[in-house]
Amino acid sequence: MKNFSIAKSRRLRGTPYTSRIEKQGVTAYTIYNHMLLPAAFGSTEESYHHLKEHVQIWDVAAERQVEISGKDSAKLVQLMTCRDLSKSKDGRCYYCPIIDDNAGLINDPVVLRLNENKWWISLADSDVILFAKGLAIGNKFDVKISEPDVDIMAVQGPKSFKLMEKVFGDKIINLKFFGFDYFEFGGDKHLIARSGWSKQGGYEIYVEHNDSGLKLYDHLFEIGKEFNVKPGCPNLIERIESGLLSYGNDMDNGDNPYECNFDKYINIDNDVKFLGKEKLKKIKTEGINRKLVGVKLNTDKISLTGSLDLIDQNKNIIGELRSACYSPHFKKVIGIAMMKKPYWNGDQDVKAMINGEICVGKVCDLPFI
Ligand code: THG
Repeated sequence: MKNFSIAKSRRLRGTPYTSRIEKQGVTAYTIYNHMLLPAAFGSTEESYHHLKEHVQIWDVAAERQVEISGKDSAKLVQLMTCRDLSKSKDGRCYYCPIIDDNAGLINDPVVLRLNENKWWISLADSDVILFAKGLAIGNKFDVKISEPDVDIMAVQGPKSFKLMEKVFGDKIINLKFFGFDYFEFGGDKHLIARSGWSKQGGYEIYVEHNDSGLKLYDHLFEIGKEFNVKPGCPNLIERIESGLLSYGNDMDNGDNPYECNFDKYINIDNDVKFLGKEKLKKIKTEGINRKLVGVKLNTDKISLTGSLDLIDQNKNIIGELRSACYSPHFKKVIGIAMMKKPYWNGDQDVKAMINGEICVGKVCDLPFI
């Protein structure tokens, strides 16, 4: 496959860290929320092994925030998600499917409750700000909606805890998963959450002061030498093995949250008001016809740029492979697929045409590890 470079422009925004990562050897970008998101620093497999053993700093500024503040902010945030936020607390993050009136997924962000009247919605790749503004106008809500200058830097990997302790003190070790608090560096306070798009442990620093963010970025590399710190980015292999879903790849507006195994983030049994609730009740009663599951395929190479049909013995299409990679852990190709009913059960045989050959495999549960 031939590779092409990206033509940068004002429309494809860089981040405050772009100049740094380009010096450090970024080799591929993807576009996410109209912004550059690093996609590789050399070999994805080498980066995967490094992430599982050491610590990496990621420029994930493309995970943009939609800030919703004002008297009706809690109402608007709740209107957009099927997760019950009525008992949510300040200083906590919530993984929240955002759906439309037809229960189609619009995004799967992390929602941060800064306080009852101020929320950040930390987005996957879709223009939620326009949706939020439309809803606010239509409902005459008293809210302010903006995209603040917040540029997330993630610190991920098993040695992230030691590195962050060295910079911010032992208080940061006590931060619980999906909790956040404010920590000082170079005279500026940063919101830091224990979260991130890997299952290797770590933090996300929501940088609101760009200059101070760059100083912090450089400092982490300077004092992180003893932990073998390296630049990195969300890693395709690690995130598939861990079952972290990617909006636009694994699911999109044509899928509902039940099909994506989001059951634990759906509350239809109390009087919380959100868009698509009636449709969700109907889907729950009728049951779903497709479901996201894992697939293991007996081959050692795949380069997926779209989706790939999964077929049965009789060449009937029984599912759609949506993301895939070679897994060094399983020593075969693994992927995430939307399988039709009744083919989603573990041990179901599947076939696919990969690299010009028919290869066989099996359905399995998510996460893989
Ligand atoms: N961090 C922040 N913003 C983000 C992402 C992130 N925006 C885009 C994208 N990632 C949103 N998608 C996800 C998907 C999964 C998780 C977080 C964001 C995640 N899930 C955990 C899991 O599945 O095990 C925990 C979810 C829970 O149970 O609460 O972390 O990474 N800021």
